[in-house]
Amino acid sequence: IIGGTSAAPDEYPWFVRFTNTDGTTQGCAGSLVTDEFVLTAGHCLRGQGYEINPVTQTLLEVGKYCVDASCQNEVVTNVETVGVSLFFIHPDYNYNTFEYDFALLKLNEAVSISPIAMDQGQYSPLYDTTKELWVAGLGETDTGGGGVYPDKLLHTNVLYVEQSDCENSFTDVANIIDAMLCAIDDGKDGCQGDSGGPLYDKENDALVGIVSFGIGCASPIFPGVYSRISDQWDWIRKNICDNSDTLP
Ligand code: 4AZ
Repeated sequence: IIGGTSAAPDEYPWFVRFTNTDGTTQGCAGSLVTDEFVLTAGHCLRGQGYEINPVTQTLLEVGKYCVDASCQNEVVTNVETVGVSLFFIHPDYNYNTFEYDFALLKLNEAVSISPIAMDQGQYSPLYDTTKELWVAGLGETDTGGGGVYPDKLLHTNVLYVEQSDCENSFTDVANIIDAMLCAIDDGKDGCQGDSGGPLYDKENDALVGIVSFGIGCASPIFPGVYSRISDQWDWIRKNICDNSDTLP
């Protein structure tokens, strides 16, 4: 996160960090959306020249806040570390264009942490260019790409960008489709390592986006691009409903 501040220790209990099985970071994040599903970006699992099988390679730390000894005394929520039993990458996900950058991970056991609600479209009509959304993560804090990472969860508030304005910003660079959402503010953005993590509507306590891509970080020209959850609500709902053990 560029231009961020520390989140409160109990503010994002549903924030998920991806680790390798040895506990080192996998450089991605997600959000707990039911007691046994995590929503993340497709590109956390597959991209140009890489493919991760989360069933064998990934452990999820649900409720992760502190990644360094310096903040251990601040931790007020539990972290539950769980493996993945199944995963679903959006069938239209394209790693060259970042279109449909969605994936769902099924946990190998249900957790007792409360999930975050998703925007099923009910909040989207309220988006305007004064709408503050929060991007949270453990990714880089330096636009120079110097590999500087925080010791605890950071977040920053960014403003919703009208779709046509975002399309114009990315002319000749990227195709901004309806399944994407853009947000920007001076000196504030997600960055490398924040991928898959939340774009959060605090006012409505709902998840509205997934950190997807950008051109650099905190560029004054290019907004941060997020997967728009409401646009693919049917895909998300169907995959969760068809594969849940715990939902009715
Ligand atoms: C990344 O590399 C990344 N400015 C994520 C988000 C943004 C840039 C890069 C948004 O994971």
